[in-house]
Amino acid sequence: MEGTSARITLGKPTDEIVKTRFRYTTTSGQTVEKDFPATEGIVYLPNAEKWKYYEYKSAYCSASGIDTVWVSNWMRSPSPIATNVDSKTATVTVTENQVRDAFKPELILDGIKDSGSSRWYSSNVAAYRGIFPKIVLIDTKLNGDNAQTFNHIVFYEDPDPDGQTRRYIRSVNVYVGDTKFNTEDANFLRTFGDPVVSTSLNQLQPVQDFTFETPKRGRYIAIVFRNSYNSSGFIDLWEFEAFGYVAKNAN
Ligand SMILES: [Ca+2]
Repeated sequence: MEGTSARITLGKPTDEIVKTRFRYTTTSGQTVEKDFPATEGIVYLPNAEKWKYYEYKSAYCSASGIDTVWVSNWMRSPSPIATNVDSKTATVTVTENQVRDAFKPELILDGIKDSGSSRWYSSNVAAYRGIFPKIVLIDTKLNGDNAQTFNHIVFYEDPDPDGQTRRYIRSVNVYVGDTKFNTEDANFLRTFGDPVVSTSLNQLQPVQDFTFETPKRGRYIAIVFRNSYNSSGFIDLWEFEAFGYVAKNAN
């Protein structure tokens, strides 16, 4: 979701597709249909109800180029409409001694992606700054069936076009689970289970997103920073988003 609209990224259409029609449930419980021309990119479904599947089908132009023919069957979306972690209820903590001044870890969930005063920045103290892993823990406070099933995350680093040398995040593992992850655990590779994402970020890109191969339900999200592009070991994260749905509310 983005605001009150579901945000859908369309892949490149084939030449024959002329329109795509979406059918979805609104927050007031209506089923509505909305057509979009066949273009690659992002479309929005206004007032879509969160955590529901939507359906779609395409229209093709006939060989004569005169008639538009809709396929008869609706396709169901690969997953329900997902929402970001609720920052009003979630808490964020980090490995001890890894907060620089007022750059507290909860600032990665405040929705502000482009302000230098709204980011988490790790320690600048010589005794601590080179320590890895640095582990950020998000506790959504939602248990069991009420917990979100997460399928997509987004990292926001320094947005300055010339900021690549200040984008420090390098190798990172992300974990989702119902058991609290210990932010002091240097043995995370053995104790945290299988990561939902294990990757390296690119310094040239201020915004990087990752879709999980397998969505995973859980109360907790751990972001494990394993090293840094910075020789002093700094990590600096301006915003983080984790999208998921509550599976019991889907259908
Ligand atoms: Ca922020």
